Amino acid sequence: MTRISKQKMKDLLSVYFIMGSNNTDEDALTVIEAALTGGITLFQFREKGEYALKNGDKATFAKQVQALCKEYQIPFIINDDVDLALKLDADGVHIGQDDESASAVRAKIGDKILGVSAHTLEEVRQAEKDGADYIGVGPVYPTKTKQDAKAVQGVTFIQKVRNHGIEIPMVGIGGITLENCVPVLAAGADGISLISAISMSKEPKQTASKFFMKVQDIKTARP
Ligand code: 3NM
Repeated sequence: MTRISKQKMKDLLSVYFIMGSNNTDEDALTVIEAALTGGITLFQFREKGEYALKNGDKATFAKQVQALCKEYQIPFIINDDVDLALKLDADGVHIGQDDESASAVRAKIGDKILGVSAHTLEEVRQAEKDGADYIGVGPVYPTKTKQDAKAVQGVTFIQKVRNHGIEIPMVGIGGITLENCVPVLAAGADGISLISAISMSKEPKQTASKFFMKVQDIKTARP
């Protein structure tokens, strides 16, 4: 395996759907399959917070989700749990600033995809140095999904990263909906990352499809 190219990573970030079993009132696998059918471009397994599955139950559920992602040929990223990602041979890992250092995770996962949440230019530069394939930046808008989210920053930090000439693949996250996603891309993100806009949608397939079309339209119109 070799490291993913910047361009391929930017393509995958277009509609980056994140979900765990507690992000829906419906059957989680049904929702994830609907999102995959609708056109999400990358998936992150994030089993966190109240009512999250643990240990063996978490691993069993992760395997089921991974099988679905394989069926639809969408890379399967695991949030935080590097051991589980290695055990399941996931396609990648996403970590925050409170987790193990990005360089330590890179050493463990070889060429798998590595995503890092970053909130300052220093964190972005460090993540790049440590071998991150992409960064996640947020919360762009108010979110109810992550209890310990930092202060809302709008799209200004995304713009700041690009204004400093940093070209690392980047995705915005937090409170993103069909109505407010355009400024995130206009600010320089390569895609949008979201949970509830799809996981809580009454029509997750149609919603995923609308996100895909909207993001594609904007990205293909770029100079
Ligand atoms: N990380 P929703 S905000 C998982 O700011 C996550 O780093 C965030 O969920 C960050 O799309 C967030 O439902 C929650 O707002 C995103």
